[in-house]
Amino acid sequence: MGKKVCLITDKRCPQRMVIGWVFLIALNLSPSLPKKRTTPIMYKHSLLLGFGFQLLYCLPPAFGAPQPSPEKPNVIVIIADDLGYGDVGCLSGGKVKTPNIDRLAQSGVKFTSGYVTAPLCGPSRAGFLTGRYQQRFGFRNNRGGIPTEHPLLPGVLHEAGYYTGLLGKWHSSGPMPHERGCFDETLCSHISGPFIDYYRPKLARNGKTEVYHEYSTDLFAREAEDFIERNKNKPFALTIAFNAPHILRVEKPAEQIRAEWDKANHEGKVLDIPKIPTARSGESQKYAAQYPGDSARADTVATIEALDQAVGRIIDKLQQVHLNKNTMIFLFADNGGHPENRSENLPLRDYKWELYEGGIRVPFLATYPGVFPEGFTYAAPVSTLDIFPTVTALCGVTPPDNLDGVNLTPYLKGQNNELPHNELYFSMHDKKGPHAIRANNWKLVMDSNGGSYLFDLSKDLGEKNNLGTSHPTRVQELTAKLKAWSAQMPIGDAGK
Ligand SMILES: [Ca+2]
Repeated sequence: MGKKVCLITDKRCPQRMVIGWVFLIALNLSPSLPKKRTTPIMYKHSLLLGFGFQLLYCLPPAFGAPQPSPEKPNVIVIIADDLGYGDVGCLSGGKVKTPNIDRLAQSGVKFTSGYVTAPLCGPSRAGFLTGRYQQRFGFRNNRGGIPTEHPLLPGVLHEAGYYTGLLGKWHSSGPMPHERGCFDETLCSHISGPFIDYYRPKLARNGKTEVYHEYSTDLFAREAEDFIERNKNKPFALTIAFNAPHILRVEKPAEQIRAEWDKANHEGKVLDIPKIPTARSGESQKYAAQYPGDSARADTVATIEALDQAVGRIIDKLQQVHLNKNTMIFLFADNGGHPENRSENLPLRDYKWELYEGGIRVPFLATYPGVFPEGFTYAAPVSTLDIFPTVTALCGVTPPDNLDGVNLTPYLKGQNNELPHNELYFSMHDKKGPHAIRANNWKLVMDSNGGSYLFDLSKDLGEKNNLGTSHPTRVQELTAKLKAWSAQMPIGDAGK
C-alpha cells in the first residue's frame, strides 16, 4: 500500500482547513488585538499564521500532527487449542453455538479443508510460525523446538517495522519468545510448562514470571484489547494463542480414556470423563440438560463459549478503534479435538495425535475486508503453512525464499483456480511413521507397521472405506511421493 500524504485533495483536509480559518478569524477578533491596533502588517502576519497552521496540519506525520491511520494492514492470528472440527457453529451446522467465531466466517473465508502440519501442539505451531514443514528441523513431537536460525512470521514482520506481540501458549523449546528478537512484548506460557492453568495462570511477561487470578481466556482477551488500544496508531501483528478448550488435567491416563471412549462410542453410549473443569465457575450447568450424563462435554462446550466470547471482544475492539477494515484475522486450531477434553471432530475420523482427518483437519478461518471475499467457503486443501506467505504478501514484506506454504490470496480472489497444493504431507515420530499424504481428493495413511489405507475424501469424509485393494496404482504413486518427501527430512528433535 502506498504511503498516504494528506494534501488538499485528502478528504480529511477540508476539516483541517476549517480549523485553520477559525484560528485565523479568532486571531483577528481577539480582544487582545483591538481593531485600532490591527495594522495591515499584523493582518498579513496573522494571515500567514493561518495558512501556516493549515499547511502544518496537512503535511505528513513527520512534519505535522500524528496521523491515526496506519499505512500497512494489521495482522491478528488467533490459535485455539484442541478445538475440534465439529466444535464451531459454522462447521457443525450450528450444533455448537459460536456466534463470534462464525462472524469471521461471515465476513471472510471458511476453509473446509484447512490442515495443520501436525496433530499435536508443538510441531503444529512450529509449522505455522516458520511456514515450513517442521520436520525439516526435526521438530516431530512436543519436546522439540524451533532453532533460532529459522525465521518466524512475527520476526519477519518485526524486522519490517511491525509492532509485534504474543499472548498465550508457547510450545517450543530453545529460547523463550522474548529472547528471539521477534516480539516487542510477550505474555505467554513457560517452555517448561506449556499447560496454562485456567484459574491461576502462571505466565511470563517479557520473560518475568507473574501469576494472575483471572480466568485465562478472559485474561488473554483483555490483554488483546489493551494491545490493540495501545498500538492502534501503528502497524501491529498480534498472535493470540488461547489455551482453550484444551484440558487442564484428567484423572485417568489418556490411553485409558481413549479406550473407554472408543468402546462407549462403538456401543452408542455416552462416556462421562472425570476431569478438572475448564469452564468458568458454574457455567457448565448451562449445558447440563443438552448433554445429560456427560458433564465433561457440558464443561467443554462452556469453555468453548468463553473462547468464542473472547474472539468477539477482539473483533469488537477492532471495530471500536476503526481498524476492522485494515486488519486481517486468521483463526485456526492447533490440532483436532481429543476425548480427554471432549472436543468434537465429527464428521471426521479420530482425534488429536492421529493422522486421520480428525487429528489434522481443523477449524480454519480468515478475514480481510475488501481483499478476501465475504462469506466464502473454500474447499480445496490449504495449510497453516500458507499463513506466512499470505500475510507477508499482503503486508508488502519479503518472506524467506524457502517456505512450504503458498500465498492464498490469488486463490481466494478467483485469480487462480488451480489447487494451492498438489500434495500436503504429514508425519509423526520418526521415518517409520505414521505418515499421510493428501493429494486432491485422495488421502493415503501409512501406519508404523507398513500398513496403508487409501480413502477418497470426496465420497468418504469419515475415512471408513479403504480403497487400497481396488486402487493399487494410486497407492503406489502416493507411497512413492511420501517416501520421497520423508527422505528430505532429518529425524530427531531440534532446538533443544
Ligand atoms: Ca493442541
